[in-house]
Amino acid sequence: MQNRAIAAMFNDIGDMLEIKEESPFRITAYRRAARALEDIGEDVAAIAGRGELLKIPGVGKGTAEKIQEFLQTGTCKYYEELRGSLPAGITTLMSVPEVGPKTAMMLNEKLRITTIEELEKAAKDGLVRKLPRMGAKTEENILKGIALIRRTKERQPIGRVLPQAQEILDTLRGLKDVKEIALAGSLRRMRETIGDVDIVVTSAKADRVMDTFTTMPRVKQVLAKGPTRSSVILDSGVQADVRVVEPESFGAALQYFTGSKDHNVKVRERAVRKGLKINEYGVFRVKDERRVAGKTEEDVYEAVGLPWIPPEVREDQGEIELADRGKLPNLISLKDIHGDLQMHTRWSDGSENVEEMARAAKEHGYEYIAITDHSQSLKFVGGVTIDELRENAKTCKKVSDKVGIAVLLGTECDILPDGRLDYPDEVLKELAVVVCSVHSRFGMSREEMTARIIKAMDNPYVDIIGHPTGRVLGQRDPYEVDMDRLVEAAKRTNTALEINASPDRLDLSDAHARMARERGVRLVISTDAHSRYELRFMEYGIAVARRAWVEPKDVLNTLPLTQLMDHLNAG
Ligand code: DGT
Ligand code: CA
Ligand code: CA
Ligand code: ZN
Repeated sequence: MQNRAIAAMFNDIGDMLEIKEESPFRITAYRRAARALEDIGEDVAAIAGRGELLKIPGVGKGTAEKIQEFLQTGTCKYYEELRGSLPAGITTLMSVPEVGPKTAMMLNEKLRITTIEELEKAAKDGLVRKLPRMGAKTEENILKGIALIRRTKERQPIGRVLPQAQEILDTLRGLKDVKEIALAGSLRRMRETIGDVDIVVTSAKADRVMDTFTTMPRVKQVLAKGPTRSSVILDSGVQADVRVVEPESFGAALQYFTGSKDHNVKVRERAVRKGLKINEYGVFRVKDERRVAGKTEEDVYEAVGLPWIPPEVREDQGEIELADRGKLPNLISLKDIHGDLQMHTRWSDGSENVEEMARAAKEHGYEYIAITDHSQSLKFVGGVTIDELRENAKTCKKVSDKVGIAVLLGTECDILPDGRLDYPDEVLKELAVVVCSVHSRFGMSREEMTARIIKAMDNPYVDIIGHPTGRVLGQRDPYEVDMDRLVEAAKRTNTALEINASPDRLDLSDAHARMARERGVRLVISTDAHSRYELRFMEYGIAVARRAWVEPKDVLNTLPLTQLMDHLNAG
C-alpha cells in the first residue's frame, strides 16, 4: 500500500507551504488529505482504480490529481518543485518537536544545519541559544524533542502497530492448518506503545506457518527462522515474533507470552505455593511432573485458584489479589458506550460534514454524538465564529431528525493562556456539550498551566476537559501540569476528564485515568474523530480505560441520552 508514502508527501507539502506562509486553507487541505489516507485502511491504488478518489473524505480535486500522479510516477512534480525551492533538510528539521517553519529556516540560514545530528550538536554546543528569539530554554526543549524522536523509534504507538499485527493474523489465518492463533505480549495487554508484536499459533504444519510468515511482502528482514519460533522486521521497522506451540500448551503459551513479566512472576509464586510448576508448556505437579493444565488460559488460571484475568489489567497492580477475592472490576467495554462526545467536521478542521459523521455514528450503534469543532481564535484550523455557531445549531437539529441520532452541538473551546475561554458565557450556556482544551503556549510553567486549566473548570458551563495533558505520542511530550490538583479541581467542580481515544494521543494515559477514577472523577471516552473512519478509535480509548480499571459507571458517555443531558445540565 502506498497510502502512507503519499500521506508523508502531503504532510511535507503542508510543512513547506507553512514555511512559505501560504493560506491556512491550502495547508489544511494537504494535511486533511494526509490524515484521510492514513485512516481509510484500503489501498488507495484500488480506490483510484475504481475512479473514486474524490469519495475519500478530505481528498479534493488538487490532491486527487497528485495521488494519481504519485501512483503512476512514484512522486509528484509540485512536491519536487517545492522541495527545490527550499534549502535541503528543512522538513527534517521540522520533524523535531519545538522546531516550526521559521525556526527551521533560521537554523538553516544562520548555522547551515540540515540534519538532526547537526542540530543536536549545535544545541549541545550552545549555538542555538545565540540566535534571535531563541534562548537556553528553547535549546533545552530542542534537545528533549530529539530524545523523544529517538525513543519513539524503539517503541511505536499502538495505533500504528495494531493494524500491522492484524494484517499478519489475517495472513496466517488464511492457512488451512492453522487452528488457533492469538496476539500476545504488550499488544494483547493494549499498552500505549509497543516494543514488538508477539503471536502464538497452533498448527500441524509449523513449517508452512513459518514459511508464510517470513516471506510476507512487508517483511524487510528475517531475524530468526525455526520450527517453533521466527522473528522478522517489517518495512515499518516493527518487529514481530511468531511461536508455534502444541495444542495442549496453547493456553499456557498464551498466558506466558501475554505477560506482563511482573504479573507472571506473581502467578508463578502462587503455583509454587500449591506444589505446582508453571511455564509456557503448561502447569505441572511438582511431585510427579503430571500435567494439570495448559490447553486454555482459563484452565491455567483455574489451576492456581484464580478466575481468568483480562489481559489489559495483567500488570501486577493488585489485580491478582482482587481476582483471588473474586473482586475484579467490572471493566468497561465497547458495547457500554452510548455516544461519542468529541469530533470535528468541515466547520473546523475535520474532513466531513455533520450528516456524514452522524450517519457513521449511527452505524456504530450510538444514540448520540456531540459535534465539537474548534473555537474562534484557532483561525489556523478554521475555528467557528459565534455567528456560525447559531447556523450550526440549526443544521444539527435538521441532521438529528433526518438521520435519527441525537446530534448535540458542542464546542472544543480553547482555553486561552490566561485561563479565560474562547467564547463568552452566554454563548457557552447555549451549547449542549462544552469540551475545553489547551492548544497553545504549551511551554508555560507547571504553576501557570495548572491555574490556567483549573480556571476553565471553575466556569459553570464547562463540562469536559479535552486531552488534559496535551501529549502527542512520539511528537510532543505532555505539558507541565499538576495532575493531582487537576483531579482535585475536576472532582470539586464536577468536570469530567476526557480519555482522548485518538491513538496518537491516548490522553489521559492509563495511569492518570486510574488516578482520576480512584478519586471519583467522572471520565469521558471520546475519539476526537476528524473523519468518519476515526470513530473506530473508540476501541483504543476503551483499552486505556480498561487498563485503568474503569467501570461503565465511571464514564459519562455510557449514559443514555436523557441521563446524560440531566448530568450536563446539572453540572
Ligand atoms: P514489549 O514488546 O516491550 O512492548 O512488551 P512485552 O510485554 O510484549 O514483552 P516481550 O515481547 O519482551 O515478551 C512478551 C511476554 O513474554 C512478556 O510480557 C512476558 C513474557 N516473557 C518474555 N520474556 C520473559 C522472561 O524472561 N520471563 C518471564 N517470566 N516472562 C517472559
Ligand atoms: Ca512484545
Ligand atoms: Ca517479543
Ligand atoms: Zn483538541
